[in-house]
Amino acid sequence: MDLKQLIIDKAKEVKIDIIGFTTCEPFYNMKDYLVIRREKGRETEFEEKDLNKRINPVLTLPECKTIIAIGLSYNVDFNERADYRLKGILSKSSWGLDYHWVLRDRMEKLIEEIKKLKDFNYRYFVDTGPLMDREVANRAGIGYYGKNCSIINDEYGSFIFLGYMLTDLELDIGDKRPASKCGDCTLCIDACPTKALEGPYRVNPKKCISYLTQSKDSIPYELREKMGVKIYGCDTCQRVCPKNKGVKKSDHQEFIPKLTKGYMDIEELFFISNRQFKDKYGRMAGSWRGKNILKRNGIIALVNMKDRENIRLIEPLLKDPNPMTREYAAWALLKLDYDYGRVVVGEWIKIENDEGVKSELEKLIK
Ligand code: B12
Ligand code: SF4
Ligand code: SF4
Repeated sequence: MDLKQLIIDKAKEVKIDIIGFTTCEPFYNMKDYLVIRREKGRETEFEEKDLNKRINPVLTLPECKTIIAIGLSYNVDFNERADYRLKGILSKSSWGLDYHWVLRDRMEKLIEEIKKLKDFNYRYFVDTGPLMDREVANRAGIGYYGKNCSIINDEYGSFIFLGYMLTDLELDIGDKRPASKCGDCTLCIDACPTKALEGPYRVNPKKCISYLTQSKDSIPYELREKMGVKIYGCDTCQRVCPKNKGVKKSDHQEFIPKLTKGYMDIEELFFISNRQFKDKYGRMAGSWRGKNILKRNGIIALVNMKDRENIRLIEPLLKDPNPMTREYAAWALLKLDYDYGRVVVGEWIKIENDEGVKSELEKLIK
């Protein structure tokens, strides 16, 4: 049997759902798009800065011949509801155990199996590598691009995580970029709460709720209101997608949200210490930006619930040691009850000693 088929068989044994192969040819097709994106300020801080490395695999592994791409479904069958009152929604990508660990574990297992067949050189990545994971996956035949930008696999849909391995293996690879099967559908574009999908296959990351929930930058006021009660990530453009209906479910137990049930208790986020947070939630993908970012998103969620009662939880945050929290708490008070908030925030300004926070608060009550 040829090596490629043996690798495909071994991938199944180590519980990799989807596997594909592509050459180490540079992704020249993306160069202009990446440059324009940078010029328009649409690049995020989560991406490789060197655009040549983004498109050229041999700059990362000079002896690279073949890229092995993988996909793992995280679309677990889970419908339990959390029982606390003030729930912030986690996207499915932050359910269960951090996917970076799960995919790396699967790839390490596959590497061990390949090594038994043939010694080889490799480097492997999940999410944080230099290339564009979706481009690699598409060219390797893992799935097609949906208009929501996600890679969609025929069998598993789009709730799949991607990873890849640069190798010096020489395998027989056919060119099989799958073409989009979206047809006339525009459900994702229509459903996107912030209109971040500015057209088919075009997401403006700076408007995407997933980005806003992770970014340390100040979130534009008009976008805060569109975030709803999402506390980390956003699944809207995938949940509405007909290609995710009737697909094969994930059987990776690691992605079952046993601890969170897919939500975070906002009240808990407000009093839990950094150490307690790390101990309890450190293995969840959505914890990577730390507690204060989720706490900020929790404040926004409490405003979007439009319940004045939530002032009880927000007002004490004006005294929070974190300046960002104080800023958002002031904004939230004013949103939930402008007249009351104006008095409380007006008093606080007199003793606020952070100049940045002070000027933000002054702007808010002007
Ligand atoms: C930065 C980043 C983000 C940013 C920016 C997203 C973006 N689309 O660029 C933010 C924070 C917004 C984000 C959000 C999400 N992300 Co993200 N993200 C990344 C990261 C680290 C880099 C992405 C990147 O390079 N973008 C570069 C630009 C060029 O991509 P783009 O503008 O989308 O353009 C692509 C397509 O539109 C396409 N394209 C462009 N023009 C055209 C034209 C035509 C005709 C066609 C067909 C295609 C096409 O080619 C581009 C290259 O992929 C990757 C991991 C990695 N290292 O690759 C994960 C990754 C893309 N994210 C992932 C996930 C799961 C998500 C979320 C679903 C998480 C969530 N639930 O909140 C959302 C989905 C949002 C969305 N609609 O895309 C997965 C995607 C899995 C999949 N099945 O596709 C990845 C691959 C991580 C992983 N390893 O699993 N993400
Ligand atoms: S993840 Fe949410 S905000 Fe981002 S493009 Fe999809 S629907 Fe829009
Ligand atoms: S919702 Fe429709 S247009 Fe969007 S990705 Fe799914 S099939 Fe394509």
